[in-house]
Amino acid sequence: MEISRRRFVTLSGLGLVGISLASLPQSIKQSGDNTNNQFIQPLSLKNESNQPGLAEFFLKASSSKVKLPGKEGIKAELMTYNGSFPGPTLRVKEGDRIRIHLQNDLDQPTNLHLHGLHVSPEGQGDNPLRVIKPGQTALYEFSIPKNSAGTYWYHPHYHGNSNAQLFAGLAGTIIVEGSLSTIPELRNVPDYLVILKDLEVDTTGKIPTLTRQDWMNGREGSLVLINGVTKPILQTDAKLVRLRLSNQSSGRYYNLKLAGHSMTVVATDGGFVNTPYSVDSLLLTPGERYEVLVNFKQMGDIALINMPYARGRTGIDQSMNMSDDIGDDSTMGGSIPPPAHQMGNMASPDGLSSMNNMLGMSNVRKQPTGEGSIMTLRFTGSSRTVSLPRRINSIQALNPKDIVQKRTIKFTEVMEMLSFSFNDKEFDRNRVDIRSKLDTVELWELLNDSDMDHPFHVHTNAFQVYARNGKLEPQPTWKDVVNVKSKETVQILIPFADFTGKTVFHCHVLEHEERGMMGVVEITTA
Ligand SMILES: [Cu+2]
Repeated sequence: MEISRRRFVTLSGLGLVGISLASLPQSIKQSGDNTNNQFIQPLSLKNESNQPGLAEFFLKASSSKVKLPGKEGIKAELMTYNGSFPGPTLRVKEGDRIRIHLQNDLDQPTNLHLHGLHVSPEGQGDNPLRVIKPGQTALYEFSIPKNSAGTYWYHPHYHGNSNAQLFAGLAGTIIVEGSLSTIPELRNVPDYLVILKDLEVDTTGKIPTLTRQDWMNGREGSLVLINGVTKPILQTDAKLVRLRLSNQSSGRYYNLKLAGHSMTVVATDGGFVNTPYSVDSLLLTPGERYEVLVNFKQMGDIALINMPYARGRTGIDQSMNMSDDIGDDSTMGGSIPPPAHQMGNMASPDGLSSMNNMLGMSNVRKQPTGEGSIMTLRFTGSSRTVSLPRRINSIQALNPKDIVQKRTIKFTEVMEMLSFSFNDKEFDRNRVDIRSKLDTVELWELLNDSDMDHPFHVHTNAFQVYARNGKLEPQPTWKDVVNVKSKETVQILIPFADFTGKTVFHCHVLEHEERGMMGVVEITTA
């Protein structure tokens, strides 16, 4: 299937039935080739249900050729939902019953993860262990929880291919509208979805094989795209705008700053914060979302800048011993060993040296890519005074006194083995790592003993960050991803509510997840 940018910009207009035009950015109403790097948003997927309270969507995962603006003449060979990159946006309401029909037209298994949504991890819910084989169509059915208005996303979670499928383009956004969406100060503020997703394609449009360095660091594509466009220009005449920032990259961190302007955070992963707060920069690790307000000081352009951030990348942020860490021959660049628990004899010293030969690679990256200005905000209106909201939500802080269980999860890695793990155990879907009781609160101490940052993600139940290196967080917010820096300790409080069953927690650098940095938590009734 081949859908060019021209085709899906046109489709965008058609898919937006039911969304008020006032909430649309100017650019999405226009169509045509995006040669001038115009900011566009992915199409909103049509709700095929006419039953009140029920939303029904059809998603088809397939290999697709997509024309990327700024890559003249090259059609990227991606994997997409409904032929669209980024994937179409699902717009739903709190309390809605949702049905998603996922058709797998790929030549490999896949499944669907509803990142951040508090829904059952079993059956037809957000079941990370489900397998949808090539040619199969699967039904996902769940309800959108109350008080969950915010920005979420969906992507494959099939262990074995999750990193490759996400990197190749399989991801889309879920926007939940709810009672808090009508806060007077926010109601008339135009909001724009800003999906940060990088890519790497060669001159023929193919995604190159992962290098050993990609597996170590988490893959970063040198093409930094926002909603599928390089350095887009978002033009607006609104003095106050809301950006829904969503990092849908499989390995890239974004350390964002707006030239000459601060940003006001109004929502985190799990919805609105109690008290909006101003920041000069914002780190978005893979999987994280922040909604921010930008109050333009005057007419003109503001650059959104991706600043350097050292997260311990081998070869880039820390020096490496080429022969030990990466290998300097290029006989079989790109191939990687199976996870250590499947390796058997290969884990012996002899096996290791032959593995290192096998792993040699020629193109080692020594400089970061994708830094500098990645987008322009262009304010064409006139200055008016705009009031920012003060208190907008009433999240109750979880009380450490209610903790029934305290656990330590140590982040561990053996870099030369490309082995990433929690408490020295690589992922095994048949092992339960943590057994938790429904209707209890636990404190998890995340202790990063490794040399890299890792973004820690928990499925099913959002958490509150309690303390970082012993320093208490200023206000309770709902998060489902938290970055844990190298040698840092982060304490999180997790309530196990509403759902029993097996679910997972993992590093959201998906190469690390694939190499073992994932665990199983089973929630049972008391
Ligand atoms: Cu990691």
